[in-house]
Amino acid sequence: MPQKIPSRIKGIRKKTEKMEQETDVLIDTAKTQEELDKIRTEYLGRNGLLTRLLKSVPQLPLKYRPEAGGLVNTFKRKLEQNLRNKRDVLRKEKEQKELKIDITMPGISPELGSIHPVNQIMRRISQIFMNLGFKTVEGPEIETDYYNFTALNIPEGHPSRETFHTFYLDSGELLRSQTSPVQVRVMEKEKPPLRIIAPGRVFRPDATDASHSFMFHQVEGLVVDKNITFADLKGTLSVFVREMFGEKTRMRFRPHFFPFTEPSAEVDISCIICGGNGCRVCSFKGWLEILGAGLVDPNVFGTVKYDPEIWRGFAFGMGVERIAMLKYSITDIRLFFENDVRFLRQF
Ligand code: 2NL
Repeated sequence: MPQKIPSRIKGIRKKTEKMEQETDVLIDTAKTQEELDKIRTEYLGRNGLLTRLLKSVPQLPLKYRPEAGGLVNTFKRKLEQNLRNKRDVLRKEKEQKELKIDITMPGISPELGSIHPVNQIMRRISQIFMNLGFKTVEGPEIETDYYNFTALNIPEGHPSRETFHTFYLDSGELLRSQTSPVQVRVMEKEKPPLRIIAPGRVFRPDATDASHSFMFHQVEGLVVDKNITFADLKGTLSVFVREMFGEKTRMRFRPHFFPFTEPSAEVDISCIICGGNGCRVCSFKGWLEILGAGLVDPNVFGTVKYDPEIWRGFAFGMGVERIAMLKYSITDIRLFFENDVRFLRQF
């Protein structure tokens, strides 16, 4: 009799192993929750195969009950876990099917951005001069007094050095009020001949109105070579005016003064709205001022150690917003900086 008991445990082990194999296959192949419920009833229901096996454990002699009970209960927990796992898998599959994603539906395309009108014009200006052999150069927006003024022959006490014309920083540095310092830095580093343009932001503490902003953009140009004359300046700018404003646009030079050029001039073009007859845009003058220019002052060459007896140059500077306003008939500079897409979308 005592020898018969272990064989009964062996029997229980065999039965649980067999049930495990069966249920593994059944659960694996089940395709619906209903099928899973059926498996559960068949094994774990009140009269289920596993339930009956469990009920048979107390029939065993006390000594063997723990081992037999352990075997059956371990399998029971495993089976319950397997059923739960499969239930989760089926639930997820069902949810995905019910989402009914239509993969042929058009997506939501993000709105495309575009280049800011000021940058468009700045690139266009740069491009025209690049086609003439100029190289684009950039430099810092925070500058020293030396590069922004002294090296450009702007003397101590000059009005542009006043605090109401220039933003000064606590460090003693300043926000550049023109892009010429970039060109001074290039002259310091590179030997002539040079053909460069310096586009970028500049800052002046002007009161804001329809035509003034404390920050705007400039393109300056500089040519240094032997035998440069005012005719080279005129020829270069006339190509620019033609390319930028059209074949028919005329150009005139009015004498002016800049500390960094001598002689200097302000350059006008015939009004691109009325062709010179007079209209509101040109204040009935027929002409629009677009830039300042001149032959580089020998003092500037002296400062950067170019021999003024050998090297001559011309330089010019223009405000990008002003050119953009003329080209697009925009009457208020503030529109450029409000970032209203209804405005920006038009360009
Ligand atoms: C204006 C006038 C101008 C220059 C800028 C320049 C630069 C160097 C040397 C000499 Cl490094 N000149 N730049 C020359 C003439 C005029 O700008 O009305 N700008 C808005």
